[in-house]
Amino acid sequence: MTEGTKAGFVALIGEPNAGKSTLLNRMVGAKVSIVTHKVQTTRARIRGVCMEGNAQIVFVDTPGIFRPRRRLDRAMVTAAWGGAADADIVVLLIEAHRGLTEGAQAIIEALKAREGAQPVALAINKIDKVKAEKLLELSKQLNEAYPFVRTFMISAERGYGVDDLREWLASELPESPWFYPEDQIADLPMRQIAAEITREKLTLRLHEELPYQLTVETEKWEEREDGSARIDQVIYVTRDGHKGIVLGKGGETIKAISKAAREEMTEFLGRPVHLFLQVKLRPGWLDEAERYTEMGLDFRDGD
Ligand SMILES: Nc1nc2c(ncn2[C@@H]2O[C@H](COP(=O)(O)OP(=O)(O)OP(=O)(O)O)[C@@H](O)[C@H]2O)c(=O)[nH]1
Ligand SMILES: [Mg+2]
Repeated sequence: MTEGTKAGFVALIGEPNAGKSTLLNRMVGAKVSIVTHKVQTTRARIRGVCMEGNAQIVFVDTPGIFRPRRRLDRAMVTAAWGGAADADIVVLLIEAHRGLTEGAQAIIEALKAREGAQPVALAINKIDKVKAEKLLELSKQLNEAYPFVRTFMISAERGYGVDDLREWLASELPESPWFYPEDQIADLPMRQIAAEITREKLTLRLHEELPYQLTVETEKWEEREDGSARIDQVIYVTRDGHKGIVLGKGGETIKAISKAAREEMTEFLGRPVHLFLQVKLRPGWLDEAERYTEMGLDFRDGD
């Protein structure tokens, strides 16, 4: 069907932890992008597809934008701006309780430098965390800082204001045939979704720098005759000490992580999963092109 259909890309950008992945999942109606309470959870661009009437909205979740210090940071931030550049509409997420932070200001400055590119809408997120009176003031302040085409007050987690945002986005999209089959929700390969699920469980359980210093890859995926899947994954860590922490006393930590990941994979696939995790020391993975490719990032962007 192409007649009367609309389709386009909507990039979700913002500081780390703003709630971009939560919003993507809410729009799609399924968890396709991992979410944690920590910053820098999302590493690459993840597309989620959502139908609204005759419009197909392809949401592009991006890594948070911050001042990059390391190679991986730079590749992530480049991926985020790349997501914005390719979109029909950009939505900037700002956390209601944090307001116009230095980081948000820096993003707005960068948006100004590319002004005229695409329309940018503002979504003030996490409104469940603040009093209503504060919101008007914040909205005014942000709209003085940048000419947003629209402002939405939302709670991605609770779903407030999300329908309005989706309807408006659908109305703004150009006429176009759909890009994906109507029932497709994500364009990430299953093996990568499975790796992300495990990385989420690791990030939730491990502290400080450790989640940043590890990556997860699906090495083998075997379909079994009984309808179940056997998934073998490797967790690369940069230091020997990290290996012990990931494993935990008597292997307890890795066991709990594996259980949580397996349960989520089983739910996602709708059939039993046998998950095998291996932790490997790989001190230089943060400087290996192949690791970036696996994550969906461009290695050169990290230069
Ligand atoms: N209270 C509240 N919390 C929210 C809301 N939306 C997201 N969160 C929480 O904010 C945290 C970060 O959410 P994410 O969706 O991972 O944020 P992100 O912008 O994708 O973060 P990065 O991938 O690190 O850039 C999680 O703990 C979410 O549960 C909201 O509307 N209200
Ligand atoms: Mg995210």
